[in-house]
Amino acid sequence: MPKLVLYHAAPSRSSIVHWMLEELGQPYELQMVSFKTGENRQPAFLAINPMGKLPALKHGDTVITEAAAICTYLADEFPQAGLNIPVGDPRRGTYLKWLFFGPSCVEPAITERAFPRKEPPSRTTLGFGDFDTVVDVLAKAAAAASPFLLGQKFTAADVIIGSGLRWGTMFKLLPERPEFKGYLAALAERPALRRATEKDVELQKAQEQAS
Ligand SMILES: N[C@@H](CCC(=O)N[C@@H](CS)C(=O)NCC(=O)O)C(=O)O
Repeated sequence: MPKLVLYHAAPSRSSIVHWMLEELGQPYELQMVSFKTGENRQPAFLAINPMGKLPALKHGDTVITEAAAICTYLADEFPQAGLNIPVGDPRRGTYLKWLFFGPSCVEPAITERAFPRKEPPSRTTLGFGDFDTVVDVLAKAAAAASPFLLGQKFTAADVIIGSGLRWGTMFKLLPERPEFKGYLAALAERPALRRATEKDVELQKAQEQAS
């Protein structure tokens, strides 16, 4: 079986894929990349991801970058884990919507809040519209989650949207809307998320001691 290797720094956006891999239950290896020493900008890593960014995943000879693309790939490649909504299922549209909503709307809205521009750009030209609308859409989805975005079935879309919500509220870049509470609590119960988070704490310590 082709090997799964995650290029990782803990914590970072590659932690999203770390969680996904724990959900998947397939054997995987972590290849730690140091931002501190600039390893992500060295030719060896740029050959894997010319963007010089994490996460990147190698599956045999296939290299995938972009956290949401990696999670979509893994969910489809290992359907036995039950983390995807397959082609032909009427729920796939909603599933894909949330997978894309993460990097297209949640991420840029949070970044905009963290680094506001001097001139507010028009909401028509911004792909995410505006911060408040993104938060309202998220709040509505979280309130409707029972307990996950697609109902009882936990999917890769929860890894993407859940990671954005967890990260955004942790750093106070998203407001603590009461609607988020139940959904975040359901995600916090995932043993895979606990394992990935605990491992990341250890990996972070090890990386700090090594540098
Ligand atoms: N669009 C990418 C963003 C990846 C990203 O920005 N990763 C950060 C870590 S959180 C990174 O590698 N930063 C290092 C750098 O840009 O030098 C994704 O969603 O995977």
